Amino acid sequence: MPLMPAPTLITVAPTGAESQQDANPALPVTLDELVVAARECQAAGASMVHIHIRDEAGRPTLDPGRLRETVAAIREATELIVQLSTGGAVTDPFEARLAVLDAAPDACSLTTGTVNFGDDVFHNPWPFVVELYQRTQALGILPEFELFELGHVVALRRLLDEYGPPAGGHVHCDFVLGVPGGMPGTTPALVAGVAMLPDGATWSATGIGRTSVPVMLAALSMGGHLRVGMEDTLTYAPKRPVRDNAELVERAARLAGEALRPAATPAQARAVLGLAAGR
Ligand code: KMH
Ligand code: ZN
Repeated sequence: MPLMPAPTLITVAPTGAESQQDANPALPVTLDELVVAARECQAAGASMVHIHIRDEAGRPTLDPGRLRETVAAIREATELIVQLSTGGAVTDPFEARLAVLDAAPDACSLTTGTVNFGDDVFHNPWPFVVELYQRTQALGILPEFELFELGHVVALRRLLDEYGPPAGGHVHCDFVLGVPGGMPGTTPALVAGVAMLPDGATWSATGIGRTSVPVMLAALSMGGHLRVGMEDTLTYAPKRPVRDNAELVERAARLAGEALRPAATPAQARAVLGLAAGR
């Protein structure tokens, strides 16, 4: 019997916390814009959405009411797996980042260590990582481990050794390559990170800025999943701004298809991640 090719889980990260609409007007910052982007990205092949939200002035916020409203609106409009960022912006306090889980998403990002972040520092000290992880376990929320550094993979293994498996039992990671201060967006860096993962873990990868396409091709060739979106890159090609998030998902789905690993449906992605069908 021919082997069925494993589908590719495509996560879209439409907004992030670092860019503003003056850099690219297609960046979704209002709830309506986010919902439209999520719908278009699902149609283009995304199965999970990694969400940062903004306030009325377009600034990053972790306002609990807005987070709850956002989760409800995305669930109403799409079948996407809803993943909230607990990374927020580099200025967000730890308590507010922990409280993100109260909005009851399907999944959340969880960075396993501190990393230089351009001119800033993205702080994730060990006691905070442990507290966040234990809250995901208690609340039944799937953590997606964000790995910006090889040391973050070591910390992930320590977390699992000392505190046991995540809610649902499945370990899913996302390599974020090409952040100034983190691992470079290169194939050797990705190969080194993947080699250190615990057995049975699934993973996606994203390359920041101009490393987006090389990292995508490397991930596909290694059997990994993909994350794309305007959080990570605002240009489709040198000097060519991204049209919108769906354009980035369309390219990811096209390349995944060429790699004979077509984009997963949300239901297939839930099966990959060990999440219960629909909510
Ligand atoms: N905005 C960065 C400081 C995450 O979403 O968990 C952190 C970040 C990672 O984007
Ligand atoms: Zn993020």
